[in-house]
Amino acid sequence: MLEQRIRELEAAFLARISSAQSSEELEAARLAAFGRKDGAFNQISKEMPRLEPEERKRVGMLLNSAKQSLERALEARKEREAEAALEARLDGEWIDLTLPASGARRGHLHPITQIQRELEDLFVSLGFTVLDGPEVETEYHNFDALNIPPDHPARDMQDTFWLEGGNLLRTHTSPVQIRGMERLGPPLRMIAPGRAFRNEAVDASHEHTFYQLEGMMVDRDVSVAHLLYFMKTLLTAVFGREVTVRLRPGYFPFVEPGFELDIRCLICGGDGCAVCKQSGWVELLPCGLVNPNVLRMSGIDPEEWNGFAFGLGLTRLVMMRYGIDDIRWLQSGDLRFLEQF
Ligand code: FA5
Repeated sequence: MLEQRIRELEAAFLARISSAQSSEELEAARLAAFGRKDGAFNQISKEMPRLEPEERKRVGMLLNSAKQSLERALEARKEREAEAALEARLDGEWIDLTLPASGARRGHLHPITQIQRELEDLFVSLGFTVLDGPEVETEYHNFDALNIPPDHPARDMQDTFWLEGGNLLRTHTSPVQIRGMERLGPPLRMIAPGRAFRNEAVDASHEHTFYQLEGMMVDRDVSVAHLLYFMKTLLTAVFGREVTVRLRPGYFPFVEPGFELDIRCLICGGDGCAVCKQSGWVELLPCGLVNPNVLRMSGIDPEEWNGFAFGLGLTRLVMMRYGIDDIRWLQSGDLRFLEQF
């Protein structure tokens, strides 16, 4: 009787194990067969004590072999389940390495470069040429030819990084005026964006390395009105709206008369902050009519030609346009800052 039941149970459970559709069904089959409380084989074990020793031995052996065959079947199914799960996972993770990368972060131009290019486009449309000049300059181009001879007190206005052999890191982009006049002669309309270097203490509005955009026009009968026209066109293009400016006398040996064009601070609206040094105004655009001495030294006759020149503080302009309250952010290389532009 008992032996018959064991064989039937073994066959039934083998069928159930092989037809199980999921690991849950498999577990249910295992519990139904071997569960401590209600497992079918446990029920049989409970009935064994009442058998005769000979029969008990036979039934016991049959019971063990049935259990072992079911355990092997369960194990084999589990292994197959695990393999199938792994295959499914690998299928899901399959990637085509020949596809272009997705989600790659794209870089963009630095805000200074963006505004520099906007201004280049603007001035090219006004008939100006874009010139480049060396960052390592001769003393002659950076100072002497701009009417700043040795021992002139104006040399102290710009703290200079001197290099071995008497050259220097240009303290402004004005030497490109000289190179432009030497190379192209009059009439001349040029701009020269680029880096300038000064050996000075760094703070919220001063860097040792910063950008300027030089501009120069040499022609016949150039007046302050021409200068103001171009300055206004420039500022309107950059800010896209009216900005409050003031013009005051400024001294630069290479212009006469010289002006400082200041802009009402856009960081604080004129109330005073670290960028405008609490004055409400930011120095942005020193300019003037070209000093006849400068024209003469570059081989241009000041009786026939005159002109204007300006030296825009490009880094400060970028600060005003975007409301950046510390110049050091711009060259920090900090992506959290740069990603905003
Ligand atoms: C000059 O450099 C003259 N070459 C400008 C000029 C050109 C005048 C042509 C007349 C005709 P200044 O030292 O003021 O001038 O500098 C010009 C501008 O550069 C300043 O208004 C300011 O906006 C910017 N600038 C000067 N020093 C720094 C600095 N350390 N950090 C950032 N910007 C600066």
